[in-house]
Amino acid sequence: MLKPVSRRSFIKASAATAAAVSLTSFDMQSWMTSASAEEKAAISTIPTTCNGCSSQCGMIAYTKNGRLWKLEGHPDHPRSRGTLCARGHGYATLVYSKDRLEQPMKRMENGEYEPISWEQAYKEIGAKLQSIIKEHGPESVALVQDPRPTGKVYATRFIKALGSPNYYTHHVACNNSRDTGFNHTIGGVPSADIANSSYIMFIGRSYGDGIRPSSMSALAQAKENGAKVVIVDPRKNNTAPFADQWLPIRPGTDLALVLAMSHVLIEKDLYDEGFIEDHATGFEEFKKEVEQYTPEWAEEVTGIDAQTIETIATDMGEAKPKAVIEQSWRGAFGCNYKNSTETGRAVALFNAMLGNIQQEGGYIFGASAGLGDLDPNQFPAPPEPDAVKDGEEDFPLAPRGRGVANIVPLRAKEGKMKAAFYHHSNAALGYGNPEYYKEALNEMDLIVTIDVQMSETALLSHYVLPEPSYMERDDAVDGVGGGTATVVLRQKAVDRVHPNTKPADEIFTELAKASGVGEYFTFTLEDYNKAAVEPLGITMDELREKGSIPLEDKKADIGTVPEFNTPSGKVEFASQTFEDAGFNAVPTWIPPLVEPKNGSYRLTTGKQAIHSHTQTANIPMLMQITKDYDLERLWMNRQEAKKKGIQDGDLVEVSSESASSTVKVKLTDRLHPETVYIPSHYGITSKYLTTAKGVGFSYMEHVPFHFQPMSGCSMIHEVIVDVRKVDA
Ligand SMILES: Nc1nc2c(c(=O)[nH]1)N[C@H]1C(S)=C(S)[C@@H](COP(=O)(O)OP(=O)(O)OC[C@H]3O[C@@H](n4cnc5c(=O)[nH]c(N)nc54)[C@H](O)[C@@H]3O)O[C@H]1N2
Ligand SMILES: Nc1nc2c(c(=O)[nH]1)N[C@H]1C(S)=C(S)[C@@H](COP(=O)(O)OP(=O)(O)OC[C@H]3O[C@@H](n4cnc5c(=O)[nH]c(N)nc54)[C@H](O)[C@@H]3O)O[C@H]1N2
Ligand code: SF4
Ligand SMILES: [Mo]
Repeated sequence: MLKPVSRRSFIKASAATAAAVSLTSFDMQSWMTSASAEEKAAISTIPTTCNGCSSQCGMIAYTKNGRLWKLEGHPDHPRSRGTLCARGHGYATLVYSKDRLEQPMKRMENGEYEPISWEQAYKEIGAKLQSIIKEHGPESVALVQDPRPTGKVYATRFIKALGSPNYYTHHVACNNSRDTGFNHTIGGVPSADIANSSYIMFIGRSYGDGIRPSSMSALAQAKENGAKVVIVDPRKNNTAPFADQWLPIRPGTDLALVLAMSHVLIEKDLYDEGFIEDHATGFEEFKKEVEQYTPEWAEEVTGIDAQTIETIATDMGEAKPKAVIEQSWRGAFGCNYKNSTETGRAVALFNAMLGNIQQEGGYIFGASAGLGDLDPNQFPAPPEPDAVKDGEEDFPLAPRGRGVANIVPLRAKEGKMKAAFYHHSNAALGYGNPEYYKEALNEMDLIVTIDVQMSETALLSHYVLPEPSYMERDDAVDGVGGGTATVVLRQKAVDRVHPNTKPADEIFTELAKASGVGEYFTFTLEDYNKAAVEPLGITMDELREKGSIPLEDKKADIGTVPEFNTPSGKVEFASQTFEDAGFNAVPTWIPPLVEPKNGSYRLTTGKQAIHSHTQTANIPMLMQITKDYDLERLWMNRQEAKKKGIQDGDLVEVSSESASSTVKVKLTDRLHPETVYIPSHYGITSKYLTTAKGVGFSYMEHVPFHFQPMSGCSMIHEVIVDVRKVDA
């Protein structure tokens, strides 16, 4: 067993190990010095994938002397198309971070973390888990993650093997609300064919901030073709340079805008009647409902004038089917508002009225890769658990596979959830109110976090198990759906800097064995990968060589309207499923949950191009950009600030019912006066994340722990704050 060391020496040791191998942390000087020394070394090229965000772009890693040298976007990967974003370059330096986890850690009685051996970790976790299951049943155990390639395979199998249905994903704070709306309406979430569209509306989706390289190139292509681009956002976001028009909408009211635009399409007979006749149900009910939602009514609600609403709807109707409201991700109808799911439904239906589904320039359901799976005769699969996933009865409309992850802390407080695994997830800072998470997770008997650094969630855990970074390991083969489905592989580019870290496939396999369910884990990652590529007629050798392989025989069928994955097989303008769950069959105006009063503001948030969620804040190279440009500031409308005697750069206190934070302010004309806006990546509190800690504030501290009625999502923008200047 390893000798226990204090945290201080743990950090020191980690720095020393990293220094022995290469850099202690990323600093430009030493990077350049070692770079020039290595100039003449041979270069190796490894095609792999980025893990800087959920896009997981393909990339080519170049190494020299076993060290990362340079990165490029993979030309054949549908999300990179030859380009990586700034995060893609910066996040790779995680390999050399001095704040990485290096060995399994256990929380001791005094609350401090001390290193333990893997054997001890597996043994203790396995024993504890078995006793919890024996006493409280397998339903008292949950597993939460961002489903990335290896995790999707191993973690889902692991929780099932334990007999628990309680598998959850991070989408509870991302786009579950949108997907709930889309799934029950058009049977899934297609992607807008931006490059070929002639009229594009973005509602709370900013390609220039929430970056995916191929989306940016598609937009550039559309502009080159002469497309009209409208952005609807309370904030003039960084897609604005591409836009012809910015509609500064009152936050939380996009539903009214889309309902009124639908009203105009119907009133002016500009919808695709043939499509509705052949492929939709419930249109008459919907038509009746939207009669009341006139542009004049919507002007009152949204602050966008009626004439503009009418003109845009008319122009889109005339441009159909090459007109589209982009499907968005998280902004307006992601997990932000009480009405987000309903907005999602309205957006899906507006596109259906344009008849753009599976049409060039419209909404395209992509082809899927169709990966193979392990042969259950050779490698027995765990049976489906008997119980229903916790939360499914409360939120029957929510996406089944993903579940409602915030059920875990809720049930923990009720004394029903006893153990949880967090893999590749910083739920405690990102999914819901951090104070609530802390109290709830402290009630549980066993929390295990698998991460690469000591996140806020790791700090609420009994055991913290370290993975090597994505540059240092192989992952499971993955399929990326789209116009042309693509099979992709993340593979090791450099040797492990910290030899005592273990990849998730090994961790879950060993945890399963220690928990008495090892019979479902008799395969290796390579066995899985071989099975995954087998039906594609591709070998692992080929995939290792190429990294990303487009499957030319798996292309989206453009021009043919599919059968929709809904109960009727059609687009459901009226949904029995919604009615059965206690909601209106057709989309109906729902106001946001809270409204700012004069002098108070709605707190909104969004992505910044150089950071991902909470995971990149500790990357010195990326955080330096934040510091150089003061990117952590709170945005405030200039006129509003004037009323309060606040000047640009002043320190302000932002207070809500839940918390109070202090931050510098950025005054701007690019923001609706009723909102203040904070970039979403800051407010790290873990003292182990030495670069990130203390910069900016965590908006989640202000978000009450609550559930959106339709999808169970976090309703992140349903927060009112006061802002006042902090006296010098
Ligand atoms: N740089 C970067 N890129 C990323 C990520 C990242 O972390 N960093 N993460 C990826 C992931 S997982 C996601 S989900 C996507 C998210 O990408 P987006 O969907 O673009 O999400 P956000 O940046 O959260 O919000 C987009 C815009 O919505 C606006 N908005 C806020 N409230 C409203 C409203 O009521 N109505 C309207 N119309 N607009 C509103 C905000 O001002 C913001 O400009 O980004 C992906 N790409
Ligand atoms: N505060 C805040 N909350 C947010 C958001 C935000 O931007 N800020 N964004 C929202 C959105 S759109 C989404 S999709 C979710 C995202 O929520 P999460 O998926 O939880 O994303 P992160 O907050 O970045 O946390 C990811 C965690 O995974 C760890 N990690 C990184 N690489 C690896 C790896 O290779 N293996 C393992 N085991 N762990 C790894 C990181 O160190 C980090 O602790 O959060 C939502 N909530
Ligand atoms: S969008 Fe950027 S961070 Fe995300 S996977 Fe692609 S290159 Fe990496
Ligand atoms: Mo997300």
